[in-house]
Amino acid sequence: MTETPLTIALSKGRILQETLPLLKEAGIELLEDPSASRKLIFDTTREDVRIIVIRATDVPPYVQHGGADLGVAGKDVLMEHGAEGLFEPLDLEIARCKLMVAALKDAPPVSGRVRVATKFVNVARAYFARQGKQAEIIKLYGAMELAPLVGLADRIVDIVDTGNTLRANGLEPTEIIADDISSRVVVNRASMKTRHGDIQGILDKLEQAVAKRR
Ligand code: PRT
Ligand code: MG
Repeated sequence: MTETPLTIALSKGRILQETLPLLKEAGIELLEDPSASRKLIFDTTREDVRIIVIRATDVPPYVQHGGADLGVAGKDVLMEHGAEGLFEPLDLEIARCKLMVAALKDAPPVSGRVRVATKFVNVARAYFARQGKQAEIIKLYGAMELAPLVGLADRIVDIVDTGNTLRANGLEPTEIIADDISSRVVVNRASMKTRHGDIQGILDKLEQAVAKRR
């Protein structure tokens, strides 16, 4: 009986671009270019390993519920998801960024309830609660920067890398929620037991590839 291949979940965009070279160093190469394909499942040079390409926010639930054995997700996405039922054994040190609160440049402090637009509703709710500030969280799926410009929100919670996107929209960071965001390997708890050898082998090689880049 052939076992189901070990399934690794990645997301299109920067995580795919930055993870593929690390996987290659770990001896796992895709047989076709996923960015030039509409397929969702890809075979690799290792017969027992396949890659699925899904939305970044879908990586934690896929791995948690066993749709994938391993995955790569931004720490921001893991914080928002809660990462229950997931092991997080390795920091790939890629796609680094910060999770920040931002506002219109020179915006006055908000008295009373602050309206916060974000796709990170759980992170934002917890952050403002820790600050002892009343917040109304408005869930958006993208273009958070627009919200303060049209009066939808007083603040946004978003990923910042260079700060160019904020600046281009007349915004500035006001608070740092997390300054150590990078992409992490997550592993399904059951898989970690049942396929420990295979998974640990991949983790060890990935760790070596990461260390070589420091
Ligand atoms: O795009 P999609 O909605 O499908 O999913 P996604 O945006 O979650 O995926 P993707 O590929 O854009 O990001 C994947 C992961 O990369 C995120 O979860 C972060 O952990 C990490 N990462 C690193 C970033 C950035 N840098 C980044 N700059 N994610 C997003 N951005 C965006 C940010 O949202 C903002 O719009 O880039 C803009 C800010 O960049 P600067 O350089 O202008 O500050
Ligand atoms: Mg994006």
